[in-house]
Amino acid sequence: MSSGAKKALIIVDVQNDFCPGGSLAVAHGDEVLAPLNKLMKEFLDRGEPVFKTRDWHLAKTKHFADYGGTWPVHCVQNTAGAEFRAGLSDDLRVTIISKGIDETADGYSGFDGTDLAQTLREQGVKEVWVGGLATDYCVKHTVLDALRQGFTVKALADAMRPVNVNPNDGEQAIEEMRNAGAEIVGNAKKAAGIA
Ligand code: VGL
Ligand code: ZN
Repeated sequence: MSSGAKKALIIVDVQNDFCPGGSLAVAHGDEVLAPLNKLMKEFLDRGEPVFKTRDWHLAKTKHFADYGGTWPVHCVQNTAGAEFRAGLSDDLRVTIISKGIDETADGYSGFDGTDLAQTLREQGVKEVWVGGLATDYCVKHTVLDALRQGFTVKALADAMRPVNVNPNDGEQAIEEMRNAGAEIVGNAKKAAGIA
């Protein structure tokens, strides 16, 4: 059922490095483009705000395996890998949120070290719809932070895909988001990478 609460769409990290061919490619990552473009148009047509987050790392960060972290180098500021995936709408009404800039933290969440929560509140937003890459990292952390910040959250299962470092990570992430109070809408198996 559709509530009257003011909504925003948050599109998480749909960047080249997380799509097929990228340095931290998410299987089927580019399948999120079509549903997200459709939603983006619907939100903007209704005058509702849309945000795109981008992972925006320094070349040297403890997020990367080379400096003690977990991940291959990805989404370094101003490199091709950090650009939004071609085909994702670049409508100028969308607000870009850069995150993951702190070289001592992973910065998975779109709320971590950004003004996203404040901006949403200033705009009177009560409910956020969240999709993008990847289900088990930046989408999950963004959803959990949105709930902690008091927003109602719909997690857009058709519009997210997992990294699945361990094969069950996507499934567990869906469970965590659901248990924390997010409504999972759409195909949760796709969001978990098991369909
Ligand atoms: C992400 C791993 C490392 C994500 C970002 O966007 O989900 N995952 N950095
Ligand atoms: Zn990252």
